[in-house]
Amino acid sequence: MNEDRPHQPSRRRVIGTLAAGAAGGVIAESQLAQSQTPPAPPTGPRKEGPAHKTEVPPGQLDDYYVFFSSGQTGEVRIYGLPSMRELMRIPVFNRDSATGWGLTNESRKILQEGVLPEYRPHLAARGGIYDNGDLHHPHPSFTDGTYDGRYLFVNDKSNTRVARIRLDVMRCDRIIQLPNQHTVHGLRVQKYPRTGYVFCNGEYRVPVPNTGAVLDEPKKYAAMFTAIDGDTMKIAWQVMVDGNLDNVDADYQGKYAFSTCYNSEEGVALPEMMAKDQDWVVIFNLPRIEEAVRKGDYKEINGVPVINGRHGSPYTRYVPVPNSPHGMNTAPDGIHAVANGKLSPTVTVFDVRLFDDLFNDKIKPRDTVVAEPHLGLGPLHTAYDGRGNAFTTLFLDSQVCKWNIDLARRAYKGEKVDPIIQKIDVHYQPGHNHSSMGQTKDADGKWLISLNKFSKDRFLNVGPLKPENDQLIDISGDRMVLVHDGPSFSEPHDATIVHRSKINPKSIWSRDDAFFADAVARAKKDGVTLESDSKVIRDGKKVRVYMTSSAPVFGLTSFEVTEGDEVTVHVTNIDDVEDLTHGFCIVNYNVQMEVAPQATASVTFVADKPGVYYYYCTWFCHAMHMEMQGRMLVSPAKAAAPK
Ligand code: CUK
Ligand code: CUA
Repeated sequence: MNEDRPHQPSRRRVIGTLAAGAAGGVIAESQLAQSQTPPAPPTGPRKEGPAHKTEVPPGQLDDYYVFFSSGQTGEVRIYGLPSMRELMRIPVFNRDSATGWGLTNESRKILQEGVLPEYRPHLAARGGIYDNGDLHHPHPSFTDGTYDGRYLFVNDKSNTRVARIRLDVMRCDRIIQLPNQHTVHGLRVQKYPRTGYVFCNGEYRVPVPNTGAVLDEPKKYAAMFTAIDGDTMKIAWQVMVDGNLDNVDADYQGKYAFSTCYNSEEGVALPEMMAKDQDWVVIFNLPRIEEAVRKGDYKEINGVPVINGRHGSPYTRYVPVPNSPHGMNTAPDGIHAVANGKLSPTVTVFDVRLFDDLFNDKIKPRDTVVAEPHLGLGPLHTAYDGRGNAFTTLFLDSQVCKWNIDLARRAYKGEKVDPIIQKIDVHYQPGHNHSSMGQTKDADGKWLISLNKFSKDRFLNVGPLKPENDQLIDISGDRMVLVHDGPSFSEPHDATIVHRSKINPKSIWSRDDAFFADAVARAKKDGVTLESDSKVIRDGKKVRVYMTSSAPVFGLTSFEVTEGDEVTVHVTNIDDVEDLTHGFCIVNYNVQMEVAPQATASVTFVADKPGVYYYYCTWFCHAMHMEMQGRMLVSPAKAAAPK
């Protein structure tokens, strides 16, 4: 079973020997030689899995998009699979120097609107924008059980936000901050009939509302489960629950969502949270909740219908599972859902077809459990191949365990069968894993990515802060084969692998795109046609500068403003050529933005320092790109005129 394991300890011993030798001040030649011998491949001989399967030759394209989260970096990263090349980054909850995300008017509006009114005063000094985000879970929208290529939804654990990314232009178009809850951790979407709902788990328990009236009385705190309408990005409803919510998933019938929950003890310190040896999975009955909203069986708090889903409510059921479960993963068969044990070496398998009986009180909560295989230490997340097999990350064992759902069900009934098919070492401490199309009914069982939290010795040493290690595993055969190590900067928690046929982005912006509709409206008011005019409109102390960009020239080679003016520069890229992006940067003025083909971007700043300031194009666009520049002339204000 564990035939893959011995490689790792032997390699550790080599490193241990070297360290001991160095400490003694003597390194024997044999030890040096040993250090230069490449370690044995951790998954055994190459013949099992030809490395060329991951190679995408020059000029050829990958088969899949992978949407990686980036944790505390706050952005989304797009990779190609199987090459594992990083293709693009989508800034969301972060500031981005290249695109001007967080600086341009277009992005600032989205970021500012994504802050609840009650938090706006606290951010006033920073222009009403959060500077950080903690993005864990990127999940594309569904229609009829599979990806439809419309949107990608992502959470921000740190500032309790959810963002939507348009997949046609790969840009964030909406952010909302959720009231009445503290963090958004688990995020998944409705799979059927469509998205529909975006389900968001509030992790920490706080007073609701959190106004200071209740402080150190944890028994009065609550966590919230929220459903956002993915089309409008408005909150549909919230359900108040017992315990802390961790991860969530939904079924393939559009009837149920289910969340793992830790800290049923409702403590506020670690020993309290781990006191009991059981926590639970909360099941949400979506039709009943919708009915409650229609009938008015809710309390409105901060403008949101809040339904009581605590123990005894008709809207939820609490199924006891071993202590502190983490990942919640629905299988592509539409039948099974797995809660991952974390502190327990088991995963708990539910048959979602039994949930109707559970809500009609025909069976007990634990009767919905159909298997609970013992897999190894620290099971966190599970992925599927669509052929009845599951792949569970074992954080403490640094392994991925492949097991069979049907065998696990039979073993649970007492049959003498072992559901475990294979364990493979990963490097090291895996969190999420994800299989190709594995969260849809189109799971194709080709690839698995293990997102490992530690890389330690797998890459050149880059100092005390190490990259994560996203490892690619070929799961197309009977046995898993590790084929690629991929370093990544902090810190992908989750990734979604989408077949390229599901996504069809534009290469050039449409001039009527809503993303720059405000700029178009401003221009119209000023009698300016963005696509052809380059001019300066003065409106008291406000100056609106409009210019085109067309390789290698800006529409204005200079413009003049006065010290103290509030200046808004609009740049419209009139080049109608794929990949011909321009940038606009003003030297020493903290201004930089990207303007892709046929886009308009704008930025507003105060011209508070007189002098000559060059602006230049930052995106290499033409042989004369260096010459693509102009001057902003800032004349001193009258008060500062010479005496
Ligand atoms: S969580 Cu990080 S490893 Cu936020 Cu999905 Cu499990
Ligand atoms: Cu335009 Cu470089």
